[in-house]
Amino acid sequence: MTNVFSTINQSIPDNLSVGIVGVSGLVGKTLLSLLEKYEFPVSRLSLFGSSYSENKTVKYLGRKLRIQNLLKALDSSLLSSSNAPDCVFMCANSETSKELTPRLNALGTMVIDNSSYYRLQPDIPLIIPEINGFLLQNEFNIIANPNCVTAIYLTAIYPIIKLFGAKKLVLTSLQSVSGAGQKALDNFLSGESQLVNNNYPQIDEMCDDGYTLEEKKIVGESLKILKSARIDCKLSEIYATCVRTPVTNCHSVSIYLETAREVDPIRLHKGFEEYPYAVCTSEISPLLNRNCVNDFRVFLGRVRVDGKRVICYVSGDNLLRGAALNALGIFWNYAARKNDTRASRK
Ligand code: 2RA
Repeated sequence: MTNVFSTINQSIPDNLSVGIVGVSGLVGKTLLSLLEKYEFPVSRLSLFGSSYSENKTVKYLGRKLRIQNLLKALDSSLLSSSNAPDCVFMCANSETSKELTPRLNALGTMVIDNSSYYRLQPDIPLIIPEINGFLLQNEFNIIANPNCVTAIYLTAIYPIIKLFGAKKLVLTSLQSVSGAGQKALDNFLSGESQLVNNNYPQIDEMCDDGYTLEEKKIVGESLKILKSARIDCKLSEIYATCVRTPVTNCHSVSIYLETAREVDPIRLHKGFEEYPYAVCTSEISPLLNRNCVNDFRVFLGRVRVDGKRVICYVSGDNLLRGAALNALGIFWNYAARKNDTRASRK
């Protein structure tokens, strides 16, 4: 099968069974459409949801697939080790993931978790395939997918950090409404949301120290991912401010970066030429939300370099690059490893 992740050179087996939990949500739907569009070689696809979507049907490659209630299927042993998928994409909230991921693991299913529940747990890899996908050479029961802002902005500025290190990062995110889920999006489109004509400078719960949970997630995840990457980084300070903006798709991030080493603009631009995941542009148009939708790449522009300082602006599709595509990149690494293991057994 053609590899949609052009720089992962390994092929993957075509006999893996796969499940999506939360297939009625925006990330679940995006994942399903990617599996379908690129005809991912899955031997069986199982769709799971809550009681709300139970028994609804979804079209996939010309067939109608029925959504099962995962909790019921587990409680009634309808789902057992004999028919549980090899790998499940968990596109549900933290509570659901906390409850159901260990139960799926117990059936032998590997879970790629899109919630925040496992991301900062020390033994669980938190992966952006383009940065630390090499960690997946080992076997894991759970692999965490980062927050959409983390995935988008780190993918974009990774060539800069790899070349020149990072000491301090100050981020302001401008996050679209689809990041808050289907209900929030419907509410916004119906004109009833307080987001109409407003930026809203709080995403997720406010904590006692004045930071929001979203901001803490981005800080903790960025440090974990960069620490696990094989680079000379030295990042010690990172501050985030997260703002919900009245647009439907794509997140943007305004970035102030202090590097460890002097930035050479020519090497910086060359670094991006050799990096297919981000486009470094001097134009405004590629940075606009509507122009990033459905693009696998992230876009970085308004780049200002001054000694050991870089100021820039990043945009990317939050459902795709920030969630579903990252999860599929993880799946590809996992599946390629299975292929290797089989080949070495022969
Ligand atoms: C948001 N980070 O945009 C979230 C999506 N998981 O609210």
